[in-house]
Amino acid sequence: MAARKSAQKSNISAEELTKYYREMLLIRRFEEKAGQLYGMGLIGGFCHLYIGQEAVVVGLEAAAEEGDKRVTSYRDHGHMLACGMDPNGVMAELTGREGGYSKGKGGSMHMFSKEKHFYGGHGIVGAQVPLGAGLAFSDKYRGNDRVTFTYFGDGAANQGQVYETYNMAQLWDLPVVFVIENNQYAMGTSVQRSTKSPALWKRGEAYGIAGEEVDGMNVLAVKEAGERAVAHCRAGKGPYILEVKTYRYRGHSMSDPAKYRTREEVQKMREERDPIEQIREMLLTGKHATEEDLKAIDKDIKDIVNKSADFAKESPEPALDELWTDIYAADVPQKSA
Ligand SMILES: Cc1ncc(C[n+]2csc(CCOP(=O)(O)OP(=O)(O)O)c2C)c(N)n1
Ligand SMILES: [Mg+2]
Repeated sequence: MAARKSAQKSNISAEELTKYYREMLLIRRFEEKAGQLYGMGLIGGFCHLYIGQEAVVVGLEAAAEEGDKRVTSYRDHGHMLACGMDPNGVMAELTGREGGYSKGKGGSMHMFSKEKHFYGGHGIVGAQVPLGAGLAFSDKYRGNDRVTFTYFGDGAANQGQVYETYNMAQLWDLPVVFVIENNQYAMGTSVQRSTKSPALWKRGEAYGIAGEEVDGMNVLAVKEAGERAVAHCRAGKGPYILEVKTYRYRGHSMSDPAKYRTREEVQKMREERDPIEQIREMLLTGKHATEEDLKAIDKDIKDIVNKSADFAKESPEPALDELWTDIYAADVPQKSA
């Protein structure tokens, strides 16, 4: 399947546009706040921000249904917020506090929510890809029609385990959407420098896996492509690959000065392609919202984010005896005799 045109002109309701605006803005403001807290020394270890890539998760979550699963890498705060996890719990985990999703023991890269079917948060590049196929296998085995979104980056796309997974997923018709978030860089290596065949989604053709390239700065285009992918999986036709072309505005992690690209490149992307600005424009020019309406949303989002930072700061550090909990599963399924 070839790359599709953007969905800019589709008939989208004011409610829907407003929803995407809110959801993307929440991620943007949350990440900005996380960046500030990191600068203040309140977040330790690594912290990989998602700023610039918001349309990817918001568009795909719009194509998801209750019970669908998601698994991703360390650049995971956006995925958690987009699937409905509580900003308080995410921020408290970033700051290593008891009120965090992993009781302050996991940090930025290791958070989970059974309730929201969010399976992490993984620090090893590409490791989540076979896990995603495993989650999809469990749904296939149970005979339901759930789908698993398995997100990974352009850098991860050069890993061997991705192709082993493609083979098994297609062999067993697993309901998994492989989402390649191509933000054009790995840690500091551009796709041009690292990759011989830059159409990453086409690599699925070797296994007979359908796929397409998507404009990842356009939330409507992402949602449409997501719906095609999900319909394919739910119909029992096996996996689907979406290569979502996006861009990260910040460094790879908070400690990256990003010397491998120019300031002008980042600036141009921000000015011409920003996913939130695109929706803001549509809301205003389509007279779906006034500047005042948008200001009220901005204020609301700012409040939610500020509250999450306060919650995180007020939450205590985990007690020492927590060191000995959550190591082994309490309930291990037994093989029947
Ligand atoms: C197996 C492994 N090798 C190397 C690293 C170090 N590392 C962390 S992120 C990263 C780059 C991955 O880039 P990409 O897949 O494009 O994801 P992005 O950071 O752009 O979201 C590397 C090399 C790691 N965490 N795991
Ligand atoms: Mg990348």
